[in-house]
Order: sequence, then structure tokens, then C-alpha cells
Amino acid sequence: KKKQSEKGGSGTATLERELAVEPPPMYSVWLLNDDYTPMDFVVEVLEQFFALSIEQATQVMLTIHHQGQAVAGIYPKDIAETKAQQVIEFSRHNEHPLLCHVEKKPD
Ligand code: TYC
Repeated sequence: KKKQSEKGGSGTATLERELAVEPPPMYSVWLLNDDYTPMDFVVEVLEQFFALSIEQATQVMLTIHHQGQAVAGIYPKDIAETKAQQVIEFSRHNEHPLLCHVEKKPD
């Protein structure tokens, strides 16, 4: 005798499997320009916390310098928020005013 939970095997169970593999919502970490943080410090931050090459890090740093801000990386929420905290903590430890913020990407 078939159990109640096994009825309609291609209905609810299929939907549950599809939902289970949805990617998580993603969040951009933006670094902001300021007048005081040295360019080489920002490049170091982009290399150390966002795993950019020195060429990528230099390009992103220059984009921030000229345009006011740029995306350093895109991650699930908890990772994005941790990176932002770590950048601010590292910057304060080195007495630089560098700031960043986290923004949810559209679903
Ligand atoms: N504008 C800074 C300078 O001229 C450099 C800088 C770049 C600062 C990027 C912050 O996120 C930043 N020294």
C-alpha cells in the first residue's frame, strides 16, 4: 500500500527539488573613494580580501578614484557583510578612512 507522502511523485517533490537548488541571493561589496587613503593600500585591500590580481586591483582602485565607487566582489549575504567588516577593521587599524557598503543585487 502506497504511503500518503508518496502520492503525486512528480508534483510537490519535483518542486521541492527545484527550490532546493536555487542559488542564494547575492550582494555586492562597494568600496568608496575618499581623499586620504593611499592608492597602494586600496590595491592591497583588493588583493587580500577580494582575491584580485595586482592588475585587476589597480584597475578597480582607479575606477573608485575616478568614479567615486566600484564593486570589489559579489557574494552571499553573510560573506559580503564579513568582507565589508574586515575591510573597515583593517583600514581603521592602519588609520585610513576607507569605507565600503553592501548592496543586494536584484533577484
Ligand atoms: N582618492 C585616493 C587618493 O587619491 C585613493 C583612493 C582610491 C581612496 C580608492 C579610496 O576606495 C578608494 N589617495
